Amino acid sequence: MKMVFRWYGEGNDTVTLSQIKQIPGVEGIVWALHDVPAGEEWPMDKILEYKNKADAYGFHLEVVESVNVHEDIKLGLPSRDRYIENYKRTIEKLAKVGAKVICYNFMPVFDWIRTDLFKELEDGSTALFYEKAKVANMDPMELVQKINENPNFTMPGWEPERLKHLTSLFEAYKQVTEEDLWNHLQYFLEQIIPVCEANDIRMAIHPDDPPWPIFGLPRIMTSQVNIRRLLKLVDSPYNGVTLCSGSLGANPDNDIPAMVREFAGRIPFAHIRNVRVYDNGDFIETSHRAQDGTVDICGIVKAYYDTGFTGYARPDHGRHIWDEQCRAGYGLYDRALGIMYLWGLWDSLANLAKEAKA
Ligand code: DNO
Repeated sequence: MKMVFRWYGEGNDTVTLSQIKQIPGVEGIVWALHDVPAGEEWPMDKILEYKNKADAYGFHLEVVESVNVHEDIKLGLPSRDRYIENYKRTIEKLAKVGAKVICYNFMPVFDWIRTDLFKELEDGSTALFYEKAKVANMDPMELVQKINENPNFTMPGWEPERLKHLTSLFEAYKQVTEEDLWNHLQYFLEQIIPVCEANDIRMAIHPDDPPWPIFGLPRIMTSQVNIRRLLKLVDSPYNGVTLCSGSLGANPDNDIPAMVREFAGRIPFAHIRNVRVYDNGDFIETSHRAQDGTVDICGIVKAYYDTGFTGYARPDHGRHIWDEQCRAGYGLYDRALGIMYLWGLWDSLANLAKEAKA
C-alpha cells in the first residue's frame, strides 16, 4: 500500500506541503489542475509547476484526481470526439511527470452530493452529512447554492462556472438512460485505454457518491455488479476503479471487503474512509475508526492486505476537528489521524504474518 494525500495546490488549500511531509509514510500528493475546465487539454507549463513544488518535498505525482470528463462525453454528443482527443493529449503529458493513475468519475452533472458540509457530531467536531429526505424534495439549484455558500474555496465538482448551465444540462440528460450512459462510458474507454496502455497510466473510475440516482439523473457506478460490468467494458488492467469505501459504503448492501477481493489487480487507487448510515438512509462522515461508523474498515484493510495490494491509498474526507478552518472534508488533522489508523491496521497485519512464518 502506497500512501498518498490529496492536496489542492498553493493558495487553494489550507494544508501545506511541509505539513503533509510530517505525516508518517506519505510518499506522494494526489493532485489536479483545478482551474482547467473539464474537456480542455492541460497545459504543460502548469503541470511542471506542480512537479517542481512536489520535487522540493520529495513527493511524487503518480496519482491525479481528477481529470474531469466533459459532459458532452457523458451525453454522447458528436462534440465528444474533440474532448476525448484533449483527454488523450493530457494523458500523454501527465506521463511525462510520472503519473501512473488517473482518477475520474462518470456522474452526470454533479460529482458528490451532501446536504450539509459542517454538520455537528456528538463530540463537537463537524463533518459532511447527507439527508435523504431533503434531497428528495430539493430543487438541484438550491443545493448548488447551499454547497457554494460557505466554503472559502471552489468545491471540485461544484464549480459555479460549470453549473451555470444546470437547466440545459438537465434538459439534455432527459433523453439519456442508464444503458446510454454505459454506452457512452464504453465509447470513452475504448478510445482512452490504448493511450493509457502506451503511457503506462491506469484509469480508475470513482464510484458515484452517493451510490444511487439523484434528481432523476442516471448513475451507474454504484455496486459490485456494476463495477464488474465496468471492468469488462474494456478488459485491460489499465481500466480500473478507485474503490471508495465511503461512497459505496453509503449503501449498506455494498459488501466492500468482497469487492476488494473480487477486483484485486484492478484497483490502482483506494479511497478509505468511514460513514455512519442511519436507519432512514441519512449518513454522516465519521472518523476512520471502524467503531465510529458503519463501514467495515478493518475488514477492508484486511482484504487489501490479503490480496497483496500494492496500489495507492489515501484517507478520504475527514471531520473538521480541533477548530481547524479548512476545505470541507479536507483538513489536515482528521485525515492525518485516518492515515495513522490505516497504518496501524496494516502494520499489525504485516507483523502477524511475519510471526506466523517464524
Ligand atoms: C470528493 C472526491 C470526489 C472525487 C471525484 C473523482 O471529495 O472523492 O470529488 O475526486 O469523484 O473524479
